[in-house]
Amino acid sequence: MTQPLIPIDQCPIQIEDDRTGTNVETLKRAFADNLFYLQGKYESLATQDDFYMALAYTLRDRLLNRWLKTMKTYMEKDVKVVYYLSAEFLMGRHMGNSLINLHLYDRVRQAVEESGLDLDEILEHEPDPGLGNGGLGRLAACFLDSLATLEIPAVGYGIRYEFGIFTQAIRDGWQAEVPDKWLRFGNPWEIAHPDQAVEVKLGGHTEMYHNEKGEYKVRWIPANRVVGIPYDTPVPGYDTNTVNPLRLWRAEASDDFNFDAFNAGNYDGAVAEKMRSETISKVLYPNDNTPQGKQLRLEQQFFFVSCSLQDIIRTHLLRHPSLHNLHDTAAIQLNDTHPAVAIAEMMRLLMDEHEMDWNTAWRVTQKTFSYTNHTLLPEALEKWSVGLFEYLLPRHLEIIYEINRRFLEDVKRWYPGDDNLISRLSLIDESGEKYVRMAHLACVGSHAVNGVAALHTELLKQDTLRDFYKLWPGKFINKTNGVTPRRWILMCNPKLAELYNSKIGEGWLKDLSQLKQLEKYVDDPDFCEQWREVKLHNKRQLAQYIWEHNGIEVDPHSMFDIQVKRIHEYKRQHLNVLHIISLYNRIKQNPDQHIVPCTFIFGGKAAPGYFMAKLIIKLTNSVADIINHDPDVRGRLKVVFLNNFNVSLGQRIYPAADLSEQVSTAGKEASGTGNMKFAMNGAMTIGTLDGANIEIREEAGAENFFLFGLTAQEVADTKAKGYNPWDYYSSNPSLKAVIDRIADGYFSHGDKELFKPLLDSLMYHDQYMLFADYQAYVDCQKQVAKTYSDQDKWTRMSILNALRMAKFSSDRTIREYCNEIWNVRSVPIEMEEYSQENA
Ligand code: T68
Repeated sequence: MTQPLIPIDQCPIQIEDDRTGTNVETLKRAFADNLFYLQGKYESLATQDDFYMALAYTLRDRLLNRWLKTMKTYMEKDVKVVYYLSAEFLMGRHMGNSLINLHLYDRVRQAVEESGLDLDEILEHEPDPGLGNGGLGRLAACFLDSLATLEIPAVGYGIRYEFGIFTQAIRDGWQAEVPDKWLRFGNPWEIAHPDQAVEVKLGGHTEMYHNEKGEYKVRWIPANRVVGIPYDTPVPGYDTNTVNPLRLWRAEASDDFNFDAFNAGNYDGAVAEKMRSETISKVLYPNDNTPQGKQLRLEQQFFFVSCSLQDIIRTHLLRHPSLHNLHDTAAIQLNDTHPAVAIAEMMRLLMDEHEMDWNTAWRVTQKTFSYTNHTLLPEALEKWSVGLFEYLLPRHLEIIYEINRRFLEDVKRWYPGDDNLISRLSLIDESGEKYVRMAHLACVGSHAVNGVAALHTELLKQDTLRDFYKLWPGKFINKTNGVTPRRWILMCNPKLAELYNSKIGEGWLKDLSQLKQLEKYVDDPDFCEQWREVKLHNKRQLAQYIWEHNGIEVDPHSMFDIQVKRIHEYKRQHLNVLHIISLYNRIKQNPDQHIVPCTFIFGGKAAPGYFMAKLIIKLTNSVADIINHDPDVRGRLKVVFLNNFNVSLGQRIYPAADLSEQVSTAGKEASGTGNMKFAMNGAMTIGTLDGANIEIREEAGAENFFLFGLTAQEVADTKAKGYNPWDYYSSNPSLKAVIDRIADGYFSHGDKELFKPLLDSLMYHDQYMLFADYQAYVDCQKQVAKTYSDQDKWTRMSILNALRMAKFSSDRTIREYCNEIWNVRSVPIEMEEYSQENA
């Protein structure tokens, strides 16, 4: 007689087993077991990859019961869920994060050591999943960490790119791009669910028909179909049972489609079409803050949006008879305009596939969606040519036209006779070739629109989206960005975390404002000494990394002045370089003059097609080459460009910084998040009044921040008056000497042409106004050097910076989104006794 199978969720595991147990013996056994059964290796033949994979599976197993319980709870309680739609999730490595969030670090370290291995080596073996470009993608990852930690039901939806952001190599000082084969050895963190695949239509045409009720309906007859396969990665909260999914879609050819073509005798065509479909999720577009108007990019956007919305609707219909109350179970956040086509796709799904009338569908859509803007750069606002839209998404274009018609009717009633207003607000740019303005679509279709720092939101209201602000002032709301203190303090700076824990316990990890209690130690010499030791330790480790990777010896006692972020003219890495050259010039004039020893560290990728950004990398490396080898410098200045800046390199860099460079042209950097990571780890900031710098300065205290440069208003005024860089050049001998040295070919073996495009831009039309801020920056750097010479003062400032950064925990940001935009509450996950004991 066979026993009926008891569903696993009705048969709680009573004792620890090899897949749930967390005592050291069980962990060791599970690790060995996975090595044997999943990797198929004896220990003696196993590689570091095998050990990494075996340990990853060991941890994934320990996430699974919490994960399934989380999903089950959400279903049973029919909770409202946040769906975070983002074309990018820059998650960083999973293993260290799982160890931390599951409180397993010490036990796993012991288990691994007792197995004769080194945990740090295994951790280093994980590829860094680079499914994002920079700040926007990393913000999405920090948000998922905070959502799970705050026990908020949430799903991240995006694309499972087969190739993430390229690996950056430096050859002869230039950036070279190497494909990122992050899935080469398999991905132990994800679980595919082909049973939940969905179909996505593309191309073709639309037609009218009568439904059974005799109503006119529209049907989309696509030219092509693609299948989306979901891959789920667990996102564990810190110190909670919540494990939310990150669901990424991979594109696969539809069997139906191939079958038809095959039957029609067109085998080659079917194969070619299959390959074409599957390129949709092949590669991440490597542009940051510049859209790429390529058909494939629009296909990517629509693909993941359509998959995700169908999935959301399916989930809703499991528990509700209709979609009229979708906004009660779903809050969908658009991370920039990349998923903004979701507004039209939701309307199509509700009306064409679920028989809803326009007005109801529109009400549900607006109540469900909200939109985050991440940029003010006009060239970065996404628009798609109407022709391409019609070709790929004919039904969506019709819907967008209808949204626009109704919207502009309203505007005409509210502001009769203002034709300029109509053309400014229209979802269609008709000034030349016609374009769909994605930010306008997102704005009209959402109930909330937010910027990512106070200044940014103000500028959105006054400038970029001012006409929309005039229509709906209540829609606009600020949500200053934040970063997760789990990865960006505890994980990357364990010595600092230890120091905090020794004084106030671990509560600060879930409530960063507790660090304020430590301010009483700011004058305690022992505490200050420990603070300096932590920093020195981190600097030594980075120095070691630099030695191993760049062959440059740097002095851990020199000031580490660091700028790491995407390379972009508006971020002004070249302003930093001009300052370095000015210091060099001073040394060349008088080699014996006193100068505070300083190591300038750069890192960041340039978009492969962004020539000027690549030239800035070349300039930095060329300057480094000369300065690092000039005997007159006597090692007092070092310049290092660290290649392939990514999340894991960031984890080494932020904790080792003395000075954080945040020098964008005011009004250009929406927020910045690296600025927060540096400050949390005790770096001082030298920065402009831009993005979140303003709020960092407010929190740290103006006396603990090195401020320089024009304000956003002054930038705008200077531009309006006519900015003439030549005036600055000709009247400032220091600036002139710096520029002339580059122009003379001093850093390019006499080649006067190499950097000419960059210099021409700076001298004749620079929209980022480097010269206008040059002297203020150099003066401010003098102030920095002077302060750094007084180590007691510097330590005090560093401590106060780190302790006052509570506002920039992404937990605070997410709480605000939950309360003010999403209207969602936390849902704690109850686990059976045994796992509580092990926690
Ligand atoms: C960044 N944006 C902002 N964009 O520049 C930064 N763009 O100020 C802000 O802190 C951060 O977003 C988070 O809010 C980006 O990172 C992109 O990466 C991007 C990618 C594709 C297309 C356009």
